[in-house]
Amino acid sequence: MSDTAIDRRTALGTIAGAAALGAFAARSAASLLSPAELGWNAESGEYDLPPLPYGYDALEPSIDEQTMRIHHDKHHAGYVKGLNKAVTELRKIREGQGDLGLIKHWSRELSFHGSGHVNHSLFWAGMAPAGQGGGGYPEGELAKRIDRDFGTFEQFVGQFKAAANAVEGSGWGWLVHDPMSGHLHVLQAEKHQNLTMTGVTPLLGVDVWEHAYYLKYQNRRGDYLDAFMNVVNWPEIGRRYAAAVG
Ligand code: MN3
Repeated sequence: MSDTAIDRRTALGTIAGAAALGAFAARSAASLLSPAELGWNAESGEYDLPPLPYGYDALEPSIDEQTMRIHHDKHHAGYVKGLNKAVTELRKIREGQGDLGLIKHWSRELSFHGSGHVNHSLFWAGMAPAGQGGGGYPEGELAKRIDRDFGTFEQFVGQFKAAANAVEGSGWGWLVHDPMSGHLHVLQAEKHQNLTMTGVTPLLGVDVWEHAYYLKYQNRRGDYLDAFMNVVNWPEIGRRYAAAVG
């Protein structure tokens, strides 16, 4: 990434101005992803769908090409569209052209679609082809912190997969950094934005909506989670950890 801190703060201002995205701190997402990865288009004043950082088939066999195509081109695209729509409708209401009674509706839409967009952006960049950055083990400071806070890497993986597997309905499993204690935690999210913890920095997220795995794994979410661990981009997660504590 060649983006400067100022670029990231600019992206932060954009997102913060559009209201907080879910329960994660807006600052966190902007410090973890570049403006290009966040998809903000300053010229159009809307979010664009950023391309995947690798080919649709790059995560085979862990995650199949068809799932990646539909997931990115249809589902993630839908969240970007919904985010832009919510921002537009809230602006209309502020300017007196909309229905004040729909503030609650559009605010919820902003939270859901905005969180969906950020979550997927973090998700794509948090994976890499197996053996080309994907899989293996964390290194450096992140590895030490995982050992300190979870006991061992294996114990972390056990908690992470169990939490993700137990998400009720559609949602996410997350490894997050809590800036208050300096500790790592594992959280669940329902939908894109519920059950998260305000102010924590998302480091590693796994999408457990059925659209993320059903074509290949059907109801076997646990098998999908096992396969996901083969494509976790630990160098990228380590970079996010360094940004979170730095
Ligand atoms: Mn998804």
